[in-house]
Amino acid sequence: MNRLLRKSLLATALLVATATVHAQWTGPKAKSTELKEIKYGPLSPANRDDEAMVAFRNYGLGQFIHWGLYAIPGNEWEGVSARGGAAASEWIRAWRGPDTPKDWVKTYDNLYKQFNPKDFDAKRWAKQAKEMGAKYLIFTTKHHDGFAMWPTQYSDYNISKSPYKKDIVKEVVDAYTAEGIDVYLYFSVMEWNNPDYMGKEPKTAAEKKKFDRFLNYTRNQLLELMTHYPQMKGFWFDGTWDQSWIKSYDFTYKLEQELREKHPGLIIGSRFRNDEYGKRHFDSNGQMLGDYEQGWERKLPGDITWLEGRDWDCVMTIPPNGWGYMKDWSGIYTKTTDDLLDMLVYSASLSGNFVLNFGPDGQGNMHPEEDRLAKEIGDWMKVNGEAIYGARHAGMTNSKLGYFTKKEDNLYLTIFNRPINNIVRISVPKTATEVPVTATLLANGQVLEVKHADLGIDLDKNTYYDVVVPHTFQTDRAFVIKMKVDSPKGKAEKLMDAKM
Ligand code: JFZ
Repeated sequence: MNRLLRKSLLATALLVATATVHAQWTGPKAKSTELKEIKYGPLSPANRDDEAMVAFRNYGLGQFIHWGLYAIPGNEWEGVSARGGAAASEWIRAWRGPDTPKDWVKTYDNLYKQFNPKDFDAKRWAKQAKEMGAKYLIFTTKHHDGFAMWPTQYSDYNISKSPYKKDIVKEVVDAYTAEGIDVYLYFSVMEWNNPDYMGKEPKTAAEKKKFDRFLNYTRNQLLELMTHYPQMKGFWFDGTWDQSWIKSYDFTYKLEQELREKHPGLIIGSRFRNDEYGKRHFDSNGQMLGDYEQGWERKLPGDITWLEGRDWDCVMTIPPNGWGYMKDWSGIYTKTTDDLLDMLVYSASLSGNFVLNFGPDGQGNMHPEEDRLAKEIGDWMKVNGEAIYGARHAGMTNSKLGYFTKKEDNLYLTIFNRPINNIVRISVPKTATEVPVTATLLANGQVLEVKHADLGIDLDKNTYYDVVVPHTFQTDRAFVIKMKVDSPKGKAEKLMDAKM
């Protein structure tokens, strides 16, 4: 065999191998041709259509809150920044580097003795979230440091041992529920300071015993959370990537069964468990584990085909990374209101929810910039929210002007790039059974004319509808054109059809 041919064959073999081995949970899945026998596959049907899941699908906008002991340092300690030394502000306990303060872990593990957020008012947060337009909240009950924000009976490392004493999870769940915002509980399985936790697979009898204790503890805490806060809608699992957890697939399978039985309608993302081959998010046959795709973390799908009809949400930070409080926002790019609105509408145009993260400080105040962004997003949502809530992918290719969403016979185009001539041209396949017939500006209710434009471009499979934005309409944000769609019955279309 000549060298070149051999090389290309090898490359092809490698490609095939990587395509099947790394069937990833972002982007289109490489489907393996032979189906594996799987005992620990999905426990809930794909595209659940019960009330809870329909509600999830319609949220549009959510809020994430990372709050815990890491809020006290706020990504720095005694004037020394943890930037570069810690993966993120909420990871500050794992600060490693030349600047790490002496006895840092010990210092961190004692921070609970000073956790006493004097300004914390769950009702204020909930009101802000409501004003922003959030329909669900994901709240950190316990992050990787292992500190429980509720008075768990299964560990002493919890809020009742802090000077604050009161049950923060309860205050949050009650306040948000009262505002009509659904609450999901973030829960990290991995724990950094629990002596029973280990990252590697437990092998010896002693290790197995130890890790069994940990698994039992995890189960107890989850059941406890569901019992204490029965209004909760779901769990947002994290820290499930270690071999110890991956190899516990029999336990996690049964646990998921139990959680679902005890809490009908419970929603769990794809980051809870894996199959017996160690495949996380998706089992070895490409079936999603959990009710929605939970991998869209600080990233967004390229287009609708990547999602293959699955439910999903995107969770997003305002700074590049860092979910917990960061005192210092200088010298880093922090997303603007326009950036965030763009991601929100884009998510909706691909039938997903967008969840914006907040990291309150050690006293219970949001970062002042977060307050501003929440207000601006809320102002926008009050006018334009109908293009987001309950809206889905419109079946149209997103135009360079902005993003399409659809709800019943309403088609929305949220314009981020206003055309210089004010002609918003919407391209529709000539075969389309629905076309825009009327249009209004959500910003002021103004009725706009929809004109069919026969461009006369040969062999063009599309036809065009023009909506003219009045020159007098000025705005410094994205704006929405709401259109009614109906079957194409105008004279112009008929004429055009006749020519075909
Ligand atoms: C995890 C946490 O480690 C982090 O502190 C934060 O809570 C975030 C929401 O979740 O970080 C992850 C986990 C998974 C991915 C990325 C960051 N991922 O799968 O891309």
